Parts: sequence; structure tokens; C-alpha cells
Amino acid sequence: MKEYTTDKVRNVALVGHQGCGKTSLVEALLFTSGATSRLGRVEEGTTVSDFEDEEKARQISLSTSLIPIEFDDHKINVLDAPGFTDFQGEIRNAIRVADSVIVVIDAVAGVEVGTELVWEYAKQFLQPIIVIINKVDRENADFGAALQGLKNTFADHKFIPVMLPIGEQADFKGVVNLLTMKAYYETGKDRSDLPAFMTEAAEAAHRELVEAAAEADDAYMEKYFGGTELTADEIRDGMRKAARNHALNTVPVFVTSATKNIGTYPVLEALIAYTSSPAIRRYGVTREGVDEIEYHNGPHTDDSNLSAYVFKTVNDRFVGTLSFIRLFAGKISGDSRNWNNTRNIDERFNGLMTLRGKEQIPVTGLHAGDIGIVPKLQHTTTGDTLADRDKEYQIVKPYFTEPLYSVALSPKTQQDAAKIGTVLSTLCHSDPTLRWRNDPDTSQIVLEGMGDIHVQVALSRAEKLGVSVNTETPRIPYKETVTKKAEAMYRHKKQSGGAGQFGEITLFVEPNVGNGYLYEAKVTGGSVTATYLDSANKGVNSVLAGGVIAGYPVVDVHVVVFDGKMHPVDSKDIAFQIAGREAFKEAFKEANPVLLEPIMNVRITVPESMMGDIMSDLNTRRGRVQGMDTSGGGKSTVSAEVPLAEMMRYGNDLRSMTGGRGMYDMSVSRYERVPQPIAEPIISAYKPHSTND
Ligand SMILES: Nc1nc2c(ncn2[C@@H]2O[C@H](COP(=O)(O)OP(=O)(O)O)[C@@H](O)[C@H]2O)c(=O)[nH]1
Ligand SMILES: [Mg+2]
Repeated sequence: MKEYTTDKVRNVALVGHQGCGKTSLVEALLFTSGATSRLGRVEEGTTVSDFEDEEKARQISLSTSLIPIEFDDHKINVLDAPGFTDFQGEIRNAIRVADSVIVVIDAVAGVEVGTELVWEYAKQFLQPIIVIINKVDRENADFGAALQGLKNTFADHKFIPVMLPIGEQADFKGVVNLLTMKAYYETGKDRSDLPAFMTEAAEAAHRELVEAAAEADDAYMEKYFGGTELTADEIRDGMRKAARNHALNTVPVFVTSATKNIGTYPVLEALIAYTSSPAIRRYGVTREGVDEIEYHNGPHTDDSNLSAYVFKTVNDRFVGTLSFIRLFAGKISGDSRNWNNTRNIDERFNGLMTLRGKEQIPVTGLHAGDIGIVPKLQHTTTGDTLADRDKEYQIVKPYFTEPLYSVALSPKTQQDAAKIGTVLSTLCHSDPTLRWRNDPDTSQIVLEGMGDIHVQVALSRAEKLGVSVNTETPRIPYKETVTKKAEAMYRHKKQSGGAGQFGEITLFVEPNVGNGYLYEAKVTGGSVTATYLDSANKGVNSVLAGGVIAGYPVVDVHVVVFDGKMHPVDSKDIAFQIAGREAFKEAFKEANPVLLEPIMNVRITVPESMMGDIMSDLNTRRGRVQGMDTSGGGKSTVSAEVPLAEMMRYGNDLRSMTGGRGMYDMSVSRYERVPQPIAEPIISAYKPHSTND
């Protein structure tokens, strides 16, 4: 593909609720632009954008695809983001690197949970928004109701139709362009006269459009309110300014049917005219030791210092690593060396390309503002900044919420076990919402993500990279501690012929709340020498990680060895280790041991009408409600403290309780004692490993 200069590049994120038709719309736009000769279908797994096997099988987008569309001597880099909230990392990154956000609405369903979510992200990143009301051809489609729904939900925005549908549902035939006041049938390329039945509605909508256009520019405002009509060019220019300025909250509205390919030509035009040039895209950078964000406002050119952000990484067994970069400023060529500011290392480029779905299209260079892909970088991962070496700054990363869903993994074979760490690290490097760890408290390998589908998809990618695993619900990382003081004596003695073993230790344990583990030896009169006290300490220490009553780590215990006995010939290091260990275990068991569990700070947002159900459900989860808030748009948020053990599969439960209309996040608050009736079965199910020597 040829190189496009900054003023010819547009970057848009296509977002919206799962199933509103984003992927189908990209397909229609590609077809209308002439890039493809047939319209692929999601149901048939033949779209350009959903090319992964997993996406075809599930018929949903699982990651953001880059789809450059060449139209009218411009290149529109469309980022087709998934809609499913499990993939909010992908959605946020797409919005982060785009210059405008296109929110797609299903004309039947109207505003949905996913719509509100992407709206929130777009606002967070100060992005201008364009709305496309899609599926106008469907049975029960209602353009007016969908538009009204938008106005109700996002009340501080002005929604200004630029197109109106001609007919609806099975009768949807084309669009009226409110700028030219002409009808455009089918894709909308060729104009015809306005159908008579639309005249009145079109004129009313035209007024609204002109006013919104006038408001975006002082000169137009004066002219218009002074009684002079604006020309079509002035209206277009005013709307363009309105649409490109996020602060005006003016949202142009388009209408389409993606699958019937109606109204897509004006959308292509809009993607050039109504979205802003990457030259004036503000971006923030941070420097080490400086709290404030430094903003670069542009205009950014090829001659500006290089500032590129890696927003996505794909690891493919066959093509290797592909790094998706957004150039905010400066130019890059395929055979250059570039400095990775995040890792402080030079990266040699081996070519550059763009992708169209899976198809790799080589490019020689990328100009300021463009998006492209660098293959086979050695050190670079998602979130990294490439910039001139002396600049020493990082492009601000989006904020990601904590993982909500986790599974414990066990490798299927020895071979899987050998590779699992590397493969999980690779996956987690490329996806900022995915994490893995070797949990020392539970001795499990834990993979954490945003939801069950997210984690399943990650595991199927792991399988493609050659690692198969079994999964189970992770163990809760309980801890063990004591609640009163208790003492114990243990004598280890082996004296059956030959060299004997002897060691005797008396100690007490007591709670050391919040101060961790502390060991002291306070033996007077030299009844045990310092060397053997060290041995006893070693013995006690050997118990800590594996616990005493249920196999969990011991915390917050004060151990004091205050007496003991030696033997003139049989005292041995090993004997005192055993005595220390066993005395500790006995004292621990006497000291009213308990389990501690992680308590989470949880925030749940649902439609107000569902709050009653959510609260009574929280009750059954031992939740303690901390507060309630109405968050606007008919939503309420409850904050509660809930034990992690009750939240392990909350995402699925919340989804079924609210029909997908609920959202939550959580983070660890502290550890608290597990109530006895719940602790008991956990303790009695525990079978300690034998520690015979
Ligand atoms: N009738 C009709 N169906 C559509 C339209 N756009 C998409 N669909 C269907 O809606 C479903 C979801 O579409 P898809 O493009 O995967 O939505 P996405 O999740 O937003 O990417 C698929 O079955 C599409 O065929 C449309 O304009 N009209
Ligand atoms: Mg999709």
C-alpha cells in the first residue's frame, strides 16, 4: 500500500455493544470503497475483520482488528473493536489511539450496556464521537426511538442527524442527506430528488443541522442569527468543526444497514470529513519523577520528534510477533532503528506493514499520525513508547481495571509444564488486562482476566502456541494465624544403638496482629546453645509456608523459644530442627488457630430497578454494604465489602442476574478471620503431607 501523508490519514475506533453490527459495517465499507469484490458475512465466517478461528467459531470479535480503508485519496484506519465487556482492554486501547470514536447503535435494541460503556471510555479520553444507527432494515427497527434513547441517556449531548432513513425495516431503501437535501438510494453514491413524503421531516432536521453547524463557529453564528442563510459549504464546515471538537458535545448521526449495504457511502465521506486530522491530536507524556502530564498539542509533522505508542501485540506461531503502533508525531521507515524509551533499548526494524484483517500489506514508511505494524521486534511489548532517545518520556497509557476472573492451570504434560511460563508471559505482555502468577500461597499457577470468555480465549491462544492445560477454580489464598497464647514442649529422641539424636525445645506462640511473623530465642542459663537455637528456628521456619491446620501460609505469629534441653553426646542440628518444628505445630494448634481470608472492595453498577436483587444476593455472599450512589442514566452503584471466596464467579452470576446490564470491579482490601462454620470444613478436609524424617 502506498504511503499516506498526515493530512490524508484518519484513525477511527468503531465501538458499540456486542452484535450492533460493527464488523459487518467494516465489511460494507470495504466493499463500497472498492477494496473487496464481495460482502462477507459474520454468520459465514467470511468477514475481513473477524478472521481468527476462534472469532469465526463464536461469531463475535475477540480482539481489535486494524482495517485500513482507502477512499477518496485518503486512508481511514478503522479499528474494529470487540463489543463484549470481557475485552474492555482492547476497546480502551482502540479508543486511546484513534482520533474519533464511531459508536454504532442497533436500531432495534437502541442504547445498550455496551453503548454506555464505550461512551464512558470515549469521554475519558476526550474523544469526539460520531453515531451510526445501524440495522435500520431489521424487523422492529425504529430510527426515531433509537435517536430518542440516545438523547435520554446522554442528555448533555446534542444528537444531530446528518442523514435520515428513507423507509424503515423491510422498506429501508436509502438515506436523505440533510446537507444537500437529496435522496441517496442503496449505498448512497448517486443522488436523486427527495421523496415527497420526506420533505417535512427533512426540512425540520435540516434546520437543526444548520443551527448546530452555526454554533460551532462564531462567524457562522453571527451570519445565521443575523438572518442570512449559510451556504452548503458553510454548513458542512460548521458541522465538521462541531464533530471534531469533543467539548461541544455535538454528535453527528448517520444511518445504515451494514448487511444490505445501505447508506455506507456517506459514512465513508463522513469518516474523512467529520473526523479530525491526526496532525492536531493532543497526546500526553510523563517523565520519571514528574507527576504532571505534559501535553503535546501539535501540529505534529514528519519532522517532529518521534512519538509512537505500541497499543497491541499479536504473537503468531507462523509470523512471529506483530507490534501495532500509532505514530503521534514523527515519521518512521521500515529499515530504521528506533529507541524504545520504556525498555531503554534500540530496536532494529525489519520492515513495516499494515494489516487488513489478517492480510499483511507491506508499506515502506509511516507518516506522522498513521497506524501500522512492525514485525518481529525483539524487546517491545504493548504499552511501550518509541521516541527519540534524548526525550526520555512515556506516552500516557490508558487505565485498566483489576482482573475479575481467574482460573488455576495445570499443564497437561511435562512438555506443557516446561513451556507454560514463557507462553503465559508472552500472552500477558500483549494484553494489559491479562495476568498470570505462580501463587506461592496456594502453589497454583493462576491466570487472571476480565471474564470467562477472555480467559478461555487466552487459553486457546496458549494452545496454539503449544501449551495445553487443565483448568479449575483457583484455591482461595487463605492464611493461618493464632488468636491466643499457647505453649508446647517437644522432645525428639532416637537412641536405638549407634549414634543417637536428641533435642528438646519449649516455646510459646501468641498473636502478632498486623506485624507478621517474629521469632525470638530467650533461653537463659545456656540450656540450649546458640547453634541449636538456630536449628530450632530453622525447624519452625520450615512450617510457615505450608501452614499447620489447612495448608496455608502462617502469618502474624510471635514465637518465643524459652527453654530446652541438650544431651552430652546426642544433640544434633536435625534433632533440634525437628523439636522446634513439632513444638511450634503443637503450640499453634493449642492457640485457637483460625483462617484469614481476603476481603474485597467491590463496586457494582446496575439499573436502579435491579438494585433490590443485587443487595439481597450480596447478603447471601456475606457482603457488607458500605454505600449507595445513583450514577445517572437510571443506574445505581453499590459499594460493599465481600470475601473473595464469594466473588470467584461473580461476573457470570451478575450477567445472568441483570441480563448483561451490570458491571463491577473489585480490589483486595484486607484479610479477615473466616467465620468458624465456613472455616471448619476447609480445615477438616486438609490432609497434611507426612513429615517423617
Ligand atoms: N438485519 C441486519 N443485520 C445486521 C446488520 N448489521 C449486522 N447485522 C447482523 O448482526 C449480527 C452481529 O453483527 P456483527 O457485525 O458481528 O456485530 P459486532 O459485534 O458489532 O461486530 C450478525 O448476525 C450480522 O449479520 C444490519 O445492518 N442489518
Ligand atoms: Mg465485531
